[in-house]
Amino acid sequence: MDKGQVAEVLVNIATLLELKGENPFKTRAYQNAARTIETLSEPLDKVVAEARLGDIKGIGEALQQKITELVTTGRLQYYEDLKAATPPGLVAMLDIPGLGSKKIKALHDELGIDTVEKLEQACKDGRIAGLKGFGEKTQTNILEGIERRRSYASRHLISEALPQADSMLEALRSHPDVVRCSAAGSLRRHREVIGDIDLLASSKQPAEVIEYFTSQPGIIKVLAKGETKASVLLEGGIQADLRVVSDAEYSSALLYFTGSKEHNIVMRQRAIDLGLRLNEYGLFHSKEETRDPKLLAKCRTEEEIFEKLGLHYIPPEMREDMGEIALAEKGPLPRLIEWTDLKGSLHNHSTWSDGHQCPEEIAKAMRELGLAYWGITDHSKSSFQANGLDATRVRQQLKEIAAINATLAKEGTDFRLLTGTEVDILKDGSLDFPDDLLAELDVVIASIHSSFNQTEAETTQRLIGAAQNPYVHILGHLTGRLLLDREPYKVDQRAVIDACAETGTWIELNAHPKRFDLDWRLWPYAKSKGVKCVINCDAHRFEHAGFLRLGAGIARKGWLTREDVVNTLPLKALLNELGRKRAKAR
Ligand code: DGT
Ligand code: CA
Ligand code: CA
Ligand code: ZN
Repeated sequence: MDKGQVAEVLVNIATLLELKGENPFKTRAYQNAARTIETLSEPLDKVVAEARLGDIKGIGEALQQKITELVTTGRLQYYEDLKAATPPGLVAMLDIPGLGSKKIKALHDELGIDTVEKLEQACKDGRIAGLKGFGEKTQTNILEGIERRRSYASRHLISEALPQADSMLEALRSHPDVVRCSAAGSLRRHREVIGDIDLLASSKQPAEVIEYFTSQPGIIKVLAKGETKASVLLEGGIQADLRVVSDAEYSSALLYFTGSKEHNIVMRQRAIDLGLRLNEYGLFHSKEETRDPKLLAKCRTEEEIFEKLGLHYIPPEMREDMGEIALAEKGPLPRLIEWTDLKGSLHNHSTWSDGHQCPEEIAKAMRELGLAYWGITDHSKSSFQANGLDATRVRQQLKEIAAINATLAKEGTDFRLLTGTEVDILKDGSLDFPDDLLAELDVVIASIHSSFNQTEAETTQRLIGAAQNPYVHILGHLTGRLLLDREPYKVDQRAVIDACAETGTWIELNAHPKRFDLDWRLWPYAKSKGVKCVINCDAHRFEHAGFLRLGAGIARKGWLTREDVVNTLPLKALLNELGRKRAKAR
């Protein structure tokens, strides 16, 4: 077992112990041990083999035994027993927001509730409100939480759907009977969350393509299968639909099935206004609904359809009926940002807080990816659960990064690490670090990580206050939402954007696929106010560098161009921009 797997078992043990009602010190010991193991700088099996676990702070004798058993045998009897003794329904309840181990234990002890279904019924019967420590409001919240869970369950993050769609498209492309194929639907529009994967192919032998598609690996179940379309359920629970059309129909089918539905309605009406008909089978010279090939306005590509409708090409990401059609009527659309325009990420973590690699390893990896810079912005001290840094450790980290950069310079490479912090915006709106410390750092991101339950006015004021600090460059993940997991906290986003415009503060587009925060729907407003965007990975591991690509897709949905995004700048120009707000304050 590797570090990550061992840490996961330890965290699970802590949770199970909490459900059992064990004392908090014992559960805390497991959580801390998990963190320690995960961020260990040497291989765990080596430490175990050399019997040096005891040298590690916070790993007592009982934990040493358990970790050794896990590493050497791959399982742990204590964990297996604990799992067997806990009703699985209790563990499932942990997923409901506002329900911690303590409350779940109380529900179990008092009402015998051991499944989510029983809990839902008890809420509906009004039996929860009367329990000590619960009340009407909690009961409503639990019920809403259960309902939200259910609606989340049928939706998926784009990061989960994309790789599956890519491998199916690759398979289709390799089939000799497939002429053209593409993703369509919300996936092609790069929505942050999608219902199902839509695929489109053109072929003279649709039945054979369908047969081939439904026999692909990774399919758990064929839900429907006809001559020209099929629906399958993929491992991981996402549904995929494939439609096969003739190549003559391909362009209009692609346009139609890419949507969105609202965009399609406006396009269809536009065709009617021009004396034409647009449907999934083609663009027709007709005043009535038709599929008659003789009336077809032959368009091989989507571009040609747009052109015949008097429109410039609209990229799929923009097809959301947000005014894009009116814009495409006036002239060519702005050239949207491409992910390859990005030169680095300014918000990232290292082992100094809750990241998984140290700055030196990160520098090496990001330089190899061909990036120009990478900000190390670990958490500040109030984020103790993320091992946040105090001022002393920040200054130690500054020295370490200066040394790494000196070595990079000596080696003759232009890549640089940027120093920084993701400083907590505290409950009262003050920042976790004083200005003089912030002034020493290349990049300062201010984020909210606590007190999510304040009023909209309070949270908005907290963020505006942070924007007004002359040393804060960027507001991080503005609403704190976790897609399909946690609702955003209440905040007047436009008021915060206005404050950023006034103070010259940038706003992050956090490219973590669970965040994509600020939401794409608000970027046109931010842009209209002159607020710049920074597409940040919020990386905690090497692999998260790939979020740049996803983030750029979301920025495209927000109509952003390269000029709107600060981290498309080369290093020197970026450093210049980073100095701007501070110079203004002086
Ligand atoms: P999803 O799957 O919920 O994330 O969203 P979409 O947009 O992928 O929707 P889906 O899978 O139901 O349908 C795929 C595309 O088909 C959609 O983007 C637009 C088109 N479409 C579906 N239903 C209608 C409709 O009733 N009218 C029009 N005009 N187009 C539709
Ligand atoms: Ca879809
Ligand atoms: Ca669909
Ligand atoms: Zn962060």
